Amino acid sequence: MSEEPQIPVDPDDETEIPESHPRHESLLARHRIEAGVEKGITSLQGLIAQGRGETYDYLLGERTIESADAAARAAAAEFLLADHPVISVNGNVAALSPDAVVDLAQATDADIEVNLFNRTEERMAAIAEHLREHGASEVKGLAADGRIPGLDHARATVDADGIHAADVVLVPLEDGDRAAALDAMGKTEIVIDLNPLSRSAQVADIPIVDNLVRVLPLIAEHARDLRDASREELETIVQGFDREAALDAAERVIRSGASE
Ligand code: PTJ
Repeated sequence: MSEEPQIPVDPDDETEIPESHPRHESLLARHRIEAGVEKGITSLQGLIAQGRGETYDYLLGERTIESADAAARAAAAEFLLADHPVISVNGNVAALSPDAVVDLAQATDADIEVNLFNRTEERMAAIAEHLREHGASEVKGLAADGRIPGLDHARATVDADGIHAADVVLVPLEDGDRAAALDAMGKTEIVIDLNPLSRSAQVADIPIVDNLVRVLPLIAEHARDLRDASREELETIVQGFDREAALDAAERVIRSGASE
């Protein structure tokens, strides 16, 4: 018999996925992505990205591994040290975790900017509106008066006073090109990607190998925990984070199922 879950009849009713289902969280995420496509927020390619992510998440045991927690803490420290941190949001992130994006922005005083690979004015507006419905006071990305050099697709289009001017950028779920281009601009880049071998994770200053659904709230939690820390303490946390070791640890877990 197939284990394939029943697709909920009403896309706005998440309760149709029984909480007792062993893969409840994963089914909820699929449902949100599906609803995101229906609302014009998520691109069709976003469905493929979700499937790729699920595969790695399954191999990681659908949990936050220790090295990802350390990366999330280092990311929180970077946010608190930054003059101008920005959280970049695409169609998958907006569909999966709009509340967590808004909460993290509040916890770290960061800007939120929509930045899309498959950019259309309709999707930009729909995502900005969706984030506002979830409590965002300001959403950047619509001015589109800046460019990331060295990129020849829509993701190069940014706000001059947003990603272009940022010193720290969080990119949850990415394709590798922009990650490298932001790196070349000298920005500190925090990447959330379930695949430790992806180019985005490989070029990030802080790669967080975890599901964005789990780790966005965790970064906010660390940020609140570190709110009163001195610059020196924050810098010590950042310097103590070893990106190579974190990527290796994630790869080991994926290859062997080891606990780390
Ligand atoms: O909304 P747009 O137009 O900007 O579209 C963006 C897409 C989804 C098309 C773009 O980001 C894309 O093509 O992504 P890729 O190249 O498929 O890469 C997605 C990466 O994100 C893969 O390495 C996945 O493992 C990872 N991933 C997918 N879901 C999650 C994730 N990482 C963390 N959390 C997730 N929930």
